[in-house]
Amino acid sequence: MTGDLFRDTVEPLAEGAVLLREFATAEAPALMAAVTNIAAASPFRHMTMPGGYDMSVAMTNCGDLGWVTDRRGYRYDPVDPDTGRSWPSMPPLFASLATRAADAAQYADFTPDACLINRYEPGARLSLHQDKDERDFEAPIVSISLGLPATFLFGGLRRKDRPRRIRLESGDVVVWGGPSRLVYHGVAPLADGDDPLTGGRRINLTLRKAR
Ligand code: MD3
Ligand code: FE
Repeated sequence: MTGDLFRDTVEPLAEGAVLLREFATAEAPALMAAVTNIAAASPFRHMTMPGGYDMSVAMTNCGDLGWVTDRRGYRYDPVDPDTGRSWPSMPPLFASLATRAADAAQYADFTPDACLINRYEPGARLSLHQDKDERDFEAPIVSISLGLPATFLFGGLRRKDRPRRIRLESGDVVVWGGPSRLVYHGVAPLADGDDPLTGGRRINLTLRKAR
């Protein structure tokens, strides 16, 4: 007897960062159905970085604000620049899962107002970066992985800190806050694979408090 229901599923990664393995597995089909709905209104697109390169990861958003990049820079925008309309509203399931995951990681009352949805085809990658376009860094970021597994790169507070490699699988949820909120991180090029839920891709949801 351990008396600890989450003995095998709550995995501290670093100070302030917690991996909740399979936390969203039961909801994965509902999450994916919601992503398909969102993408019908605000389609996935390869955004352009300020330096002129198109990202290999395709993105869309839901919630009051969406993260966008173009030649002018990065920003949170209430309007989808591709449709000229508001982003689709955040499904209650996204917000409730994020609040529950944050709670499990000891961050009370997390209320996301933005959800960036990343879609990785095989070969797509995200180079090492910090997330610092949000207005305050007090709130954590909750990430939900669906579909093909990925190698997540988890660095330190300096770009030169050598990143650890962490395998993230469908249903895994990670909460990043406190001292881990501004660590450099990225995703290694996605390997090929079959995944019926996502059609051979990886989807990552990041729930954020952008303002
Ligand atoms: C650690 N997404 O959207 S999720 C991103 O898998 C992003 O698509 C990756 O990095 C993905 O910005 C990683 C895990 C994650 C998200 C945000 C973080 C880790 C983080 C913010 C601070 C520290
Ligand atoms: Fe990031």
